[in-house]
Amino acid sequence: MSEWVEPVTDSALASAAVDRFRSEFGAEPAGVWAAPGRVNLIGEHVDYAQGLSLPIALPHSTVVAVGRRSDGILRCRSGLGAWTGRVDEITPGNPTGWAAYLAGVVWAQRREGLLDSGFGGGDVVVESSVPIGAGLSSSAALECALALALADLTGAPTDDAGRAALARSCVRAENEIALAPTGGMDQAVSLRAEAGHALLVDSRDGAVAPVRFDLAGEGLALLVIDTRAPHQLVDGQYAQRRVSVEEAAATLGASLREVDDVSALADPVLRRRARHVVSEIGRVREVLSLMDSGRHREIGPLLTASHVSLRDDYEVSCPELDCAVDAALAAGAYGARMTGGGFGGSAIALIDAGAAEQVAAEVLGAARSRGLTEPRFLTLNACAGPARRVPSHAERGPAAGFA
Ligand code: GAF
Repeated sequence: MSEWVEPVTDSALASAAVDRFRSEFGAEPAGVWAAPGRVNLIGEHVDYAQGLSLPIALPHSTVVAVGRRSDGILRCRSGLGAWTGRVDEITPGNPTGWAAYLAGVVWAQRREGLLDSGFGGGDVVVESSVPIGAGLSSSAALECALALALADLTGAPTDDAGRAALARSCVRAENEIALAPTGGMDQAVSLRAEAGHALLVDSRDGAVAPVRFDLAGEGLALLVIDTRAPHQLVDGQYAQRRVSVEEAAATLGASLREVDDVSALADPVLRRRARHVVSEIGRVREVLSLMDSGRHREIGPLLTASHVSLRDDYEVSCPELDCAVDAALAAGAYGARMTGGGFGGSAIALIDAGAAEQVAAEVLGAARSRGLTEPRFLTLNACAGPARRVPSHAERGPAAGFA
């Protein structure tokens, strides 16, 4: 039997967060905010190279229940533990682990002037249905939920320009406090997605554009395969890829976004890394053009080509991801690829709606027969929406959720 990770409604996650907030802190939170995880349809490892990517918000999200303080203390609680510290003492590397993504947002918003430098601190409780360490942006969801909460509580703008500024602060939190040298795709989609659409993210200027993708209407679904192979972006491999891309651009004298021929790169490894970035940006353009003409099934081979490029040229795949992709294709998927940072984490497969159980069973069987960790699965039938405030029971009327 395949194991499935089901999304949890905002109101159910909020109820759990509010209950925990009351028992941890003996008070009511000022509110609850939710932000989605993501899968990236295509455009992988190009966001730090001024490239194009096409992520989709998941129905799986992270909520934060947040209360105000006035003594300069930040208290964070989640299923992963507890952290308490002074806002003034948040620095690169302090705290570490999951709390760095929350504390980092406070630090970055103060630096960016989004939060007053006299910000009095806060209490935060986290609940989440985004699998952790699965390459589905659990850390960006955490950052973005708190970023929106702080903006709402302090009256900072939360229109699209405001959300773009919040996304930038979340990237700083991740780069400078959590010390993960990631690009900005995950925060962009978590804060700026539109329901029913993938989000075209242009990392050259930070512009985004929704791209209609009615999976169910097309008779399609995305099967997300969490290989459960551990995935870490704070280890050296991700950073090394980023350095390679910067080196290639410096050698060619142009951003890889502007280049279509990488043959001038003498070093074969650097050439392969650059070839991935350049070819991947080209594949995003092809996918956009197919989607624009309603030929959604035909994007399958481009997804698979992306995987091959990530596996062979960029070398960020692993046996579990390759096995998942091969098995999904053998089971009839239109296309499949690793999604996110790689080195473990998740793959996606574009399949017919209704085929999820059968494809998942074959992927599971392939992992078992190769002695690999058993994957678990999520299905995506519709592209979800962006970070939002979760209305309380009183605000939504008697039939509804939390508090
Ligand atoms: C991770 C990073 F956080 C993103 O910025 C992006 O680089 C991705 O890996 C690879 O496309 O999710």
